[in-house]
Amino acid sequence: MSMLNYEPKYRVRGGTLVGGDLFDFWAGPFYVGFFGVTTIFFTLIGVSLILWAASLGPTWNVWRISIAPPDLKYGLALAPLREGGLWQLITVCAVGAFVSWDLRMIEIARKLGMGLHTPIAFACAITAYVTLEVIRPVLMGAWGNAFPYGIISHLDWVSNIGYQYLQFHYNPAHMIAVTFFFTTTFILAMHGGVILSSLNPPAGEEVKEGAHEDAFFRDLIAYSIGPLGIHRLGWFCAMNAGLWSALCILLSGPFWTRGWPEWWSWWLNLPFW
Ligand code: BCL
Ligand code: BCL
Ligand code: BPH
Repeated sequence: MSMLNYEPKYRVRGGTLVGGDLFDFWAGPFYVGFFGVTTIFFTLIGVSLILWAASLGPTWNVWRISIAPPDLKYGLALAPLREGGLWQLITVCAVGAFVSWDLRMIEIARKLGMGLHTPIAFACAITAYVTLEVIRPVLMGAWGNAFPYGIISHLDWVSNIGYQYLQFHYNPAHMIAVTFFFTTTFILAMHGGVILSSLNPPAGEEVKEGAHEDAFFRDLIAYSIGPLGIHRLGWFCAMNAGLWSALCILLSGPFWTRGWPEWWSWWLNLPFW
């Protein structure tokens, strides 16, 4: 795509969070910035450490490579590199890379004079990751409670932790998180559908706009949330999906150690039955 006509206007110095105009330039289409450099730094080291850890392991089969956190016996201490220390360093690099990426988004938004909605949304995903890999293990007193870095092995972790609480579906925060994930996909299906059906008609047909989109939903369900509202609703549902997820796993262990079905005994113990 050619340069947008307003690009020369915002492709100027300023808006950075640290370092003045250090690294305040573009490389082709990419804004570099101080945090672009730190993203590359953490990513290169992190990926190299993953390759090193993989080279120590029993397999190069990508599906089976797994880099595990330290054994529970190490608690919150630093572990020897081959026994989880590499996992610890990779986690530092991962947090560094994700946070750098988010700060770079903030700088770009500031240059454009835009709001911070997208970086705030990504912060929600980072919060979920940090809850899984840092906050929950710290509260439980051992890095061994974190998930391992492996395509299949991290799924085994999810299943094992799920069954450790007997029936994870009974976790009320998990219920809310799942509901928000489903709702987000539902409204995106509606939104994507209505925009394509009005703005991208078959060749030769007229393009329709907001009035048609609103009329469609008024005819269907008596209400149209409107062009700004649908994006607010989407953002709200996606944020809740991420945050209730973080909460559901934070509760499991640090704040609730029995099976989740048992949590519901407060319901059975209500005085009216
Ligand atoms: Mg997981 C699945 C990555 C945390 C539960 N998970 C996946 C795969 C992908 C992945 C391998 C598809 C995800 C996807 O399309 O997302 N998971 C992944 C990462 C993290 C993570 C990178 C992380 O926190 C850093 N997963 C977790 C936590 C659980 C979890 C522990 C709760 C969220 N995940 C599950 C379950 C499943 C996955 C359950 C699956 O069924 C699915 C699978 O098939 O696993 C085999 C949406 C995002 C995008 C479409 C953007 C593109 C993302 C790409 C595909 C990510 C590639 C990751 C790459 C292989 C990792 C290495 C990085 C390099 C070294 C730089
Ligand atoms: Mg459950 C969690 C749905 C059944 C046990 N479960 C979740 C939540 C989600 C969910 C609400 C995961 C999303 C999330 O946290 O994203 N579960 C879900 C559903 C069912 C289900 C819909 C179902 O049955 C229909 N769960 C079960 C069964 C249990 C169970 C009953 C197993 C037997 N479930 C658990 C456990 C957990 C969940 C245990 C969790 O830990 C997890 C949760 O809540 O975690 C917080 C958050 C997103 C992230 C963590 C990704 C972060 C991405 C980072 C910031 C960026 C990565 C960048 C990447 C490396 C870049 C790659 C390179 C580029 C591609 C170039
Ligand atoms: O730029 C982006 O998107 C294009 C940002 C991003 C986002 C954003 C961005 O703006 C937003 C708003 C969200 N994600 C939102 C969300 C939802 C929550 C609101 C939530 C459901 C979610 N993202 C989930 C996920 C998942 C899941 C479910 O697993 C994944 C895999 C992602 N998001 C992935 C991404 C990236 C595509 C991108 C993004 N979400 C962030 C890119 C980034 O941070 O780049 C810098 C870092 C690197 C290039 C690599 C770092 C490598 C590390 C040093 C080592 C790897 C360690 C890792 C822990 C190993 C894991 C192995 C796995 C097999 C387990």
